[in-house]
Amino acid sequence: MQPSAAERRPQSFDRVLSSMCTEPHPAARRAAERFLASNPGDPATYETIAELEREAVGALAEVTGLADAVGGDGSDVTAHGYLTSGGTESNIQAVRSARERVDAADPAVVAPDSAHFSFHKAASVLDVELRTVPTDADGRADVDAVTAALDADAALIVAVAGSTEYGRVDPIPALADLAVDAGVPLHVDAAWGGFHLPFSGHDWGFAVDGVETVTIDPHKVGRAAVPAGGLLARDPAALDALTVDTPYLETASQASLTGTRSGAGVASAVAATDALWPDGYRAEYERASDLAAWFADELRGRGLGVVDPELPLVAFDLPRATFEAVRERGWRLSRTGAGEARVVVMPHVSRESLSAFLADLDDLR
Ligand code: 0PR
Repeated sequence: MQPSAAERRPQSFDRVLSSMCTEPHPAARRAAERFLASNPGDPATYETIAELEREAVGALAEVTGLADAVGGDGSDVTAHGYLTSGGTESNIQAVRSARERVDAADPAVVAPDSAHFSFHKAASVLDVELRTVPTDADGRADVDAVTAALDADAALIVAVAGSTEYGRVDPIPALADLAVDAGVPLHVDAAWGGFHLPFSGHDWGFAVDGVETVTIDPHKVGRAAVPAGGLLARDPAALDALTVDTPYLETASQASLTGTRSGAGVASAVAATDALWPDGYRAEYERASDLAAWFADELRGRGLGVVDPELPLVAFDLPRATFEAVRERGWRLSRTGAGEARVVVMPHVSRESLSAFLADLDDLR
């Protein structure tokens, strides 16, 4: 008989190589447990978690450059964002906000084909057209192709800052110039990349004029508990467009897509960012980047084709039979649409675990 759910243990992260989930920071874990029953969706009742959400938005505003862009010190930026259930909700809401604000008969979203599948969900639930355009040979948005896809129905341009399959960062300044010229808002999906990018030298967040909304997930590289996503907007009007009246609550309106939300996610996001922003995240960016570079070299040394990592995510050629065999040995590995194996160098992925993986590869080849 199975032990009860309360006695069961989650599986270890030792062999998890392709997931964007990771061990929460210890302080995030403690904070999550305390706020398991608090609902940030009812801020007039649960005032403590409401205050923590303001702090979480302030922290994300710093990470994404919004605090500087709106001249805030992190305390007055609440109107510019909220904590979502993850990248999917943030992306849906960014599309919804754009749809509400555009004057077009058949609103369309223009996105590179590297955009996460959550944009397909957004298009489907919101009944907007999703125009995906090809990426260049390196897997980044092709600015000319995006330009060609714009017309009077264009409601939103999407850029990816850390793509799910290859960790690629789109040319955001060029896309932002294009967006400003065309009068179309630009949304940056940094769900995974957002906690690496402040240290990578890329231009990606609100420091780039024309970037209107950003997705950034504390529950990925941010090391909060699941679920904790983030949606931020340069202009509070982007969030106002999302509000519905909440007549019987003591607050007048709600911008979130979900009603009851995770207090654990919010509290743990504050605890994680308090503990790690900026030095801890910088150290993790450097550790993970060095490890990704080392791993890519090791793979190349074994004659395997490797996609040069831009952020700490390594995609590489692996024969199908070997892929199946390493999965048989317990390695949790997934593949890109084109068939490469991908390793996301998350905080729980170590030199030891990658060495053990390589030893298994050697044994199987
Ligand atoms: N945007 C980007 C760039 C993403 O990579 C993801 C998730 C999302 C949006 C959606 O975020 P949520 O899943 O928080 O809604 N990318 C991961 C992926 O598709 C999600 C994931 C995470 C999958 C952990 C598996 C896993 O074990 O790979």
